[in-house]
Amino acid sequence: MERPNVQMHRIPYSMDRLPGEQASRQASEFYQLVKKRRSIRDFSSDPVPDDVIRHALLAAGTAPNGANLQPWHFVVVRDPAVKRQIRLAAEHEERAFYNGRATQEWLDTLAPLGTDAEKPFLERAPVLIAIFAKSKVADDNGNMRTAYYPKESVGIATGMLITALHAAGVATLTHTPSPMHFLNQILIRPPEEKPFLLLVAGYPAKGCTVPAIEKLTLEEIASFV
Ligand code: IYR
Repeated sequence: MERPNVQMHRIPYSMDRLPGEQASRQASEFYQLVKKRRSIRDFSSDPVPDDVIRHALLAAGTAPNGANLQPWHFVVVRDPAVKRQIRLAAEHEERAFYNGRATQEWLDTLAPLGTDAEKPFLERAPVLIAIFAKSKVADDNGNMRTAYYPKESVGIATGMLITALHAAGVATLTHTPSPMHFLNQILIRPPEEKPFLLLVAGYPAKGCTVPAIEKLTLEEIASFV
Protein backbone atom coordinates (compact mmCIF):
# COMPACT_ATOMS: atom_id res chain seq x y z
CA MET A 1 0.00 0.00 0.00
CA GLU A 2 1.28 3.46 -0.87
CA ARG A 3 1.95 5.67 2.11
CA PRO A 4 0.11 9.01 2.17
CA ASN A 5 2.24 12.14 1.92
CA VAL A 6 2.09 13.26 5.53
CA GLN A 7 5.66 14.36 6.15
CA MET A 8 5.88 16.84 8.93
CA HIS A 9 7.23 20.34 8.49
CA ARG A 10 10.92 20.36 9.45
CA ILE A 11 12.86 23.03 11.34
CA PRO A 12 16.63 23.55 11.74
CA TYR A 13 18.32 22.14 14.80
CA SER A 14 21.83 22.46 16.18
CA MET A 15 23.58 22.13 19.51
CA ASP A 16 26.43 24.15 20.94
CA ARG A 17 29.57 22.07 20.48
CA LEU A 18 31.34 22.31 23.83
CA PRO A 19 35.13 22.49 23.91
CA GLY A 20 36.47 19.10 25.10
CA GLU A 21 37.56 20.33 28.49
CA GLN A 22 34.21 21.94 29.24
CA ALA A 23 32.33 18.85 28.06
CA SER A 24 34.43 16.66 30.37
CA ARG A 25 33.86 19.00 33.27
CA GLN A 26 30.11 19.14 32.73
CA ALA A 27 29.82 15.37 32.30
CA SER A 28 31.79 14.88 35.50
CA GLU A 29 29.78 17.49 37.39
CA PHE A 30 26.54 15.87 36.27
CA TYR A 31 27.80 12.51 37.53
CA GLN A 32 28.77 14.09 40.88
CA LEU A 33 25.21 15.43 41.16
CA VAL A 34 23.31 12.27 40.23
CA LYS A 35 25.49 9.93 42.25
CA LYS A 36 24.22 11.65 45.40
CA ARG A 37 20.68 10.52 44.61
CA ARG A 38 19.31 7.84 46.94
CA SER A 39 15.90 6.28 47.24
CA ILE A 40 14.55 7.09 50.69
CA ARG A 41 11.64 5.73 52.72
CA ASP A 42 11.74 8.11 55.65
CA PHE A 43 10.11 11.29 54.35
CA SER A 44 9.47 14.61 56.07
CA SER A 45 5.93 15.94 55.63
CA ASP A 46 7.30 19.33 54.46
CA PRO A 47 5.60 20.37 51.21
CA VAL A 48 7.42 20.54 47.87
CA PRO A 49 6.75 23.77 45.94
CA ASP A 50 4.23 23.19 43.13
CA ASP A 51 6.50 24.97 40.70
CA VAL A 52 9.26 22.40 41.29
CA ILE A 53 6.86 19.54 40.56
CA ARG A 54 5.51 21.30 37.48
CA HIS A 55 8.93 21.94 35.97
CA ALA A 56 10.11 18.40 36.76
CA LEU A 57 7.01 17.06 34.95
CA LEU A 58 7.69 19.35 31.98
CA ALA A 59 11.24 17.93 31.91
CA ALA A 60 9.85 14.37 31.99
CA GLY A 61 7.53 15.27 29.10
CA THR A 62 10.54 16.03 26.88
CA ALA A 63 11.67 12.39 27.00
CA PRO A 64 12.36 10.56 23.74
CA ASN A 65 9.43 8.24 23.05
CA GLY A 66 7.78 6.07 20.42
CA ALA A 67 6.64 8.11 17.39
CA ASN A 68 6.26 11.15 19.64
CA LEU A 69 2.91 9.81 20.85
CA GLN A 70 4.01 10.74 24.40
CA PRO A 71 2.24 7.76 25.96
CA TRP A 72 2.32 8.95 29.55
CA HIS A 73 0.09 10.46 32.15
CA PHE A 74 1.18 11.74 35.56
CA VAL A 75 -1.25 12.19 38.44
CA VAL A 76 0.14 14.43 41.19
CA VAL A 77 -1.48 13.46 44.48
CA ARG A 78 -1.26 15.85 47.44
CA ASP A 79 -4.73 15.39 48.95
CA PRO A 80 -4.27 13.54 52.29
CA ALA A 81 -7.51 11.60 51.83
CA VAL A 82 -6.38 10.28 48.43
CA LYS A 83 -2.90 9.49 49.77
CA ARG A 84 -4.57 7.47 52.55
CA GLN A 85 -6.66 5.51 50.04
CA ILE A 86 -3.52 4.75 48.05
CA ARG A 87 -1.62 3.67 51.19
CA LEU A 88 -4.40 1.29 52.26
CA ALA A 89 -4.67 -0.28 48.79
CA ALA A 90 -0.88 -0.55 48.39
CA GLU A 91 -0.43 -2.12 51.84
CA HIS A 92 -3.15 -4.64 51.00
CA GLU A 93 -1.13 -5.79 47.95
CA GLU A 94 2.17 -5.62 49.83
CA ARG A 95 0.87 -7.88 52.61
CA ALA A 96 -0.04 -10.47 49.95
CA PHE A 97 3.44 -10.00 48.47
CA TYR A 98 5.38 -10.42 51.71
CA ASN A 99 3.12 -13.24 52.96
CA GLY A 100 3.27 -15.56 49.98
CA ARG A 101 3.12 -13.92 46.56
CA ALA A 102 6.87 -13.25 46.45
CA THR A 103 9.28 -16.15 45.95
CA GLN A 104 11.62 -16.99 48.84
CA GLU A 105 14.53 -15.98 46.59
CA TRP A 106 12.96 -12.53 46.11
CA LEU A 107 12.33 -12.09 49.84
CA ASP A 108 15.93 -13.15 50.58
CA THR A 109 17.22 -10.56 48.09
CA LEU A 110 15.10 -7.83 49.71
CA ALA A 111 15.92 -8.78 53.32
CA PRO A 112 19.10 -6.65 53.59
CA LEU A 113 17.08 -3.56 52.56
CA GLY A 114 14.71 -4.07 55.50
CA THR A 115 11.50 -3.36 53.58
CA ASP A 116 8.12 -4.70 54.71
CA ALA A 117 4.40 -4.30 53.95
CA GLU A 118 4.04 -1.12 56.02
CA LYS A 119 4.12 1.96 53.78
CA PRO A 120 3.64 5.01 56.04
CA PHE A 121 5.57 7.17 53.55
CA LEU A 122 2.57 6.97 51.20
CA GLU A 123 0.77 9.25 53.65
CA ARG A 124 3.64 11.20 55.17
CA ALA A 125 5.39 12.27 51.97
CA PRO A 126 3.87 15.49 50.58
CA VAL A 127 3.57 14.26 46.99
CA LEU A 128 2.84 10.99 45.24
CA ILE A 129 3.14 10.96 41.46
CA ALA A 130 1.24 8.06 39.91
CA ILE A 131 2.78 7.40 36.50
CA PHE A 132 0.69 5.69 33.82
CA ALA A 133 1.82 4.24 30.50
CA LYS A 134 -0.78 4.55 27.77
CA SER A 135 -1.22 1.51 25.53
CA LYS A 136 -3.41 3.71 23.30
CA VAL A 137 -3.45 7.46 22.73
CA ALA A 138 -6.19 9.65 21.27
CA ASP A 139 -5.35 11.29 17.91
CA ASP A 140 -6.51 14.78 16.84
CA ASN A 141 -9.95 13.38 15.91
CA GLY A 142 -10.33 11.57 19.22
CA ASN A 143 -9.71 8.14 17.65
CA MET A 144 -7.69 5.75 19.81
CA ARG A 145 -4.37 4.78 18.24
CA THR A 146 -1.87 2.13 19.32
CA ALA A 147 1.08 3.57 21.22
CA TYR A 148 4.51 2.13 20.46
CA TYR A 149 7.13 1.27 23.08
CA PRO A 150 5.02 2.72 25.91
CA LYS A 151 7.03 1.06 28.70
CA GLU A 152 10.37 2.12 27.28
CA SER A 153 9.07 5.65 26.72
CA VAL A 154 7.59 5.99 30.19
CA GLY A 155 10.68 4.41 31.76
CA ILE A 156 12.88 7.07 30.18
CA ALA A 157 10.46 9.86 31.18
CA THR A 158 10.40 8.54 34.74
CA GLY A 159 14.20 8.57 34.88
CA MET A 160 14.19 12.16 33.72
CA LEU A 161 11.52 13.07 36.29
CA ILE A 162 13.54 11.51 39.11
CA THR A 163 16.68 13.30 37.94
CA ALA A 164 14.90 16.65 37.58
CA LEU A 165 13.49 16.35 41.10
CA HIS A 166 16.88 15.35 42.49
CA ALA A 167 18.50 18.37 40.77
CA ALA A 168 15.94 20.54 42.61
CA GLY A 169 16.83 18.91 45.95
CA VAL A 170 13.76 16.67 46.09
CA ALA A 171 14.18 13.04 47.09
CA THR A 172 12.11 10.22 45.61
CA LEU A 173 11.19 6.59 46.04
CA THR A 174 10.17 4.42 43.11
CA HIS A 175 7.41 2.32 44.59
CA THR A 176 5.82 -0.57 42.71
CA PRO A 177 3.16 -2.37 44.71
CA SER A 178 2.01 -5.23 42.52
CA PRO A 179 -0.56 -5.35 41.05
CA MET A 180 -1.20 -1.61 40.85
CA HIS A 181 -4.57 -1.42 39.10
CA PHE A 182 -6.05 0.07 42.28
CA LEU A 183 -4.45 3.30 41.02
CA ASN A 184 -6.84 3.33 38.04
CA GLN A 185 -9.80 3.02 40.40
CA ILE A 186 -8.68 5.57 42.98
CA LEU A 187 -7.44 8.12 40.44
CA ILE A 188 -10.21 7.45 37.89
CA ARG A 189 -7.90 6.69 34.94
CA PRO A 190 -9.13 4.72 31.89
CA PRO A 191 -8.14 1.05 31.37
CA GLU A 192 -5.74 1.80 28.47
CA GLU A 193 -3.54 3.62 30.98
CA LYS A 194 -1.43 1.02 32.76
CA PRO A 195 0.01 2.01 36.14
CA PHE A 196 3.78 2.03 35.66
CA LEU A 197 5.13 3.27 38.95
CA LEU A 198 4.20 5.26 42.03
CA LEU A 199 6.85 7.92 42.61
CA VAL A 200 6.99 9.20 46.18
CA ALA A 201 8.54 12.68 46.42
CA GLY A 202 9.59 14.93 49.27
CA TYR A 203 12.49 15.64 51.60
CA PRO A 204 14.36 13.27 53.91
CA ALA A 205 13.03 13.33 57.49
CA LYS A 206 15.45 14.31 60.25
CA GLY A 207 17.46 11.21 61.09
CA CYS A 208 16.66 9.52 57.75
CA THR A 209 19.06 6.69 56.93
CA VAL A 210 19.62 4.65 53.77
CA PRO A 211 21.28 1.27 53.28
CA ALA A 212 25.05 1.46 52.70
CA ILE A 213 24.95 0.11 49.15
CA GLU A 214 27.64 0.32 46.48
CA LYS A 215 27.38 0.87 42.78
CA LEU A 216 29.18 -1.27 40.22
CA THR A 217 32.30 0.19 38.64
CA LEU A 218 32.44 1.47 35.06
CA GLU A 219 34.38 -1.65 34.05
CA GLU A 220 31.62 -3.80 35.50
CA ILE A 221 28.74 -2.00 33.81
CA ALA A 222 30.25 -1.09 30.45
CA SER A 223 32.47 -2.49 27.73
CA PHE A 224 34.03 -0.55 24.90
CA VAL A 225 34.64 -2.10 21.49
N1 IYR B 1 7.12 -3.72 46.30
C1 IYR B 1 7.61 -4.22 47.57
C2 IYR B 1 8.83 -5.07 47.44
C3 IYR B 1 10.07 -4.46 46.91
C4 IYR B 1 10.60 -4.96 45.74
C5 IYR B 1 11.78 -4.49 45.26
I1 IYR B 1 12.58 -5.33 43.61
C6 IYR B 1 12.46 -3.44 45.93
O1 IYR B 1 13.65 -2.95 45.43
C7 IYR B 1 11.94 -2.95 47.09
C8 IYR B 1 10.72 -3.46 47.57
C9 IYR B 1 7.83 -3.05 48.57
O2 IYR B 1 7.75 -1.90 48.18
O3 IYR B 1 8.06 -3.32 49.74
